[in-house]
Amino acid sequence: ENVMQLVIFSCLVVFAIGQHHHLNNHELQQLVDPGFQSLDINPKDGLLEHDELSKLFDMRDTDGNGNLSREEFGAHTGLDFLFKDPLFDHFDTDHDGVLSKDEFVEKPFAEMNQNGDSEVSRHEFDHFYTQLLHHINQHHG
Ligand SMILES: [Ca+2]
Ligand SMILES: [Ca+2]
Ligand SMILES: [Ca+2]
Repeated sequence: ENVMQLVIFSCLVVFAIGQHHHLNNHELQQLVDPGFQSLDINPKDGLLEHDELSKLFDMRDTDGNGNLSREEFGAHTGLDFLFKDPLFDHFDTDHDGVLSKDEFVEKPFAEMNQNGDSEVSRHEFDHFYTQLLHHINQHHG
């Protein structure tokens, strides 16, 4: 049923962007929710561990060279596929066209993990991604 939700909401987003309607915070929240669910897998405890983000990176790095190319990043995006180019550009802080582990895991994790403990809470994750997608949405088109 999550997949169905995803499809429905993705259509909504395409429509919204097509209409030059800026997504409101509730709509952004609907995008962020499945994102968290897909990351919080081992352990599935309502918290995002550093290891979970790190494993996501390794999974996306299909040629195992330690960097994510735009293609590798784009091939595995889920709900964020609508924003894959702006997200990629956002994370590629040194603009070398690939995402290092530092850019995709270390920096975002540290940025999300506002209280500095060993995991990212749902609230911290939501706050980070809602802000980020809001920012991207404002600058889209
Ligand atoms: Ca977890
Ligand atoms: Ca790679
Ligand atoms: Ca880079």
